[in-house]
Amino acid sequence: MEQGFIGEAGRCLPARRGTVALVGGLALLVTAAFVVPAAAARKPVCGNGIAEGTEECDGADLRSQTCESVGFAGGTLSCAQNCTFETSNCLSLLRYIDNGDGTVTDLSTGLQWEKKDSQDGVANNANPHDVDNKYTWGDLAGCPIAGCPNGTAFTDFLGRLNYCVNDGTTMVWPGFAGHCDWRLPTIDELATLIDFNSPTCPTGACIDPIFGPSEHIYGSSTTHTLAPFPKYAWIVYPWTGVRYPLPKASNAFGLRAVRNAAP
Ligand SMILES: [Ca+2]
Ligand SMILES: [Ca+2]
Repeated sequence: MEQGFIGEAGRCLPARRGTVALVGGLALLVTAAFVVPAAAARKPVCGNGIAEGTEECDGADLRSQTCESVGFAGGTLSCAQNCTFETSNCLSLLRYIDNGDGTVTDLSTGLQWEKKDSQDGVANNANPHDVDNKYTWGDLAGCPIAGCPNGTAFTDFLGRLNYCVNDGTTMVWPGFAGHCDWRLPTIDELATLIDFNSPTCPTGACIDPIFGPSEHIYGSSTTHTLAPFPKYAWIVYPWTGVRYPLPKASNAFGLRAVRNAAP
């Protein structure tokens, strides 16, 4: 016969398998499987609904923690069967900050991006943020060297964003969002904007909606180095993440400006 203990009125008494005890007037069949030594009773028991010891949680007992308190942006925290936090229903870690000035900062890369707007299928170059605008990259007539950056991406788009006037003492025209160093992203920087398998990307890949609407393709500052070098620049398709070379002279470059955010 194995030795066991029956808890009764706060005391532990010796018991044997098959012992019938009367507790509160009810007859209970108690086996050694249900009785543990008093010392072992202090160890956490995963599954008893009480978060104890090293358990992060147990059942509905989450120790008052939430998705936010364990580092996520929001969502519903739950407890896995092994008494650790289940965070699959928590929202992604906070990565982007909307600066409220038409820009978004990506904390993972330290880059500050232009938001786009005015998605109505009609281009309006007077508004460089209009998502429907298309630009040429370069390699146009007048280029002193093949593939030079003399397209409207530089002369119009970046020219407007970086329109800064300093009268010698004061910045009287501060540039877009107060900065004069907007540029086109490299193809690798551009690729960091493409999310895959995010809940915000029902078609498989996208740019987070915090950046405003997105166009079919986005151009980069990176020249394609294969033939007919240097007449092509890399673009990326935001709905697939696929990169592709596009002739710089094409009036087809969607653009999203970027700058290095202050540390
Ligand atoms: Ca427990
Ligand atoms: Ca538009």
